[in-house]
Amino acid sequence: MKLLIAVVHSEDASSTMDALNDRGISVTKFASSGGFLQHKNVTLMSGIDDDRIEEVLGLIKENCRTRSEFMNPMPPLVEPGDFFVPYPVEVQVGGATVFIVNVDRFEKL
Ligand code: 2BA
Repeated sequence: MKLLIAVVHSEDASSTMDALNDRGISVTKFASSGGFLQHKNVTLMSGIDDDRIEEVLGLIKENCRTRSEFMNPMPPLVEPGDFFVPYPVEVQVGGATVFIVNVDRFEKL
């Protein structure tokens, strides 16, 4: 068994969870946020049999898309009389950031 941890965009979380549940795959959702943009995202956790990993990755790929988001850069220190125009910087986010780790033991007690 593997533990799959996927960071997905908030807007993609429901459809991804529905797709997994429709195929009998259990999933737990955590509210999270990205350290860089500080935007809310969702972390999904799912224990999966090894032979279903590719199927699950396919479902995540189908349901999570890449988006452009904007961040406002920190203003530099300016001298009196100087001015700073904070142009937002475009950043590509997603589809999903996925970690797959081995599970030594899985119990439901
Ligand atoms: P954030 O940390 O808010 O990052 C949002 C997007 O900003 C990233 O998209 C990436 O395109 C960019 N980015 C992140 N850190 C950067 C940096 N130091 N310099 C320049 N650009 C940077 P994604 O790579 O698709 O990541 C989306 C979210 O997935 C991240 O949100 C974070 O919550 C999570 N994530 C990504 N890589 C991770 C990792 N190695 N470990 C843990 N979480 C990760």
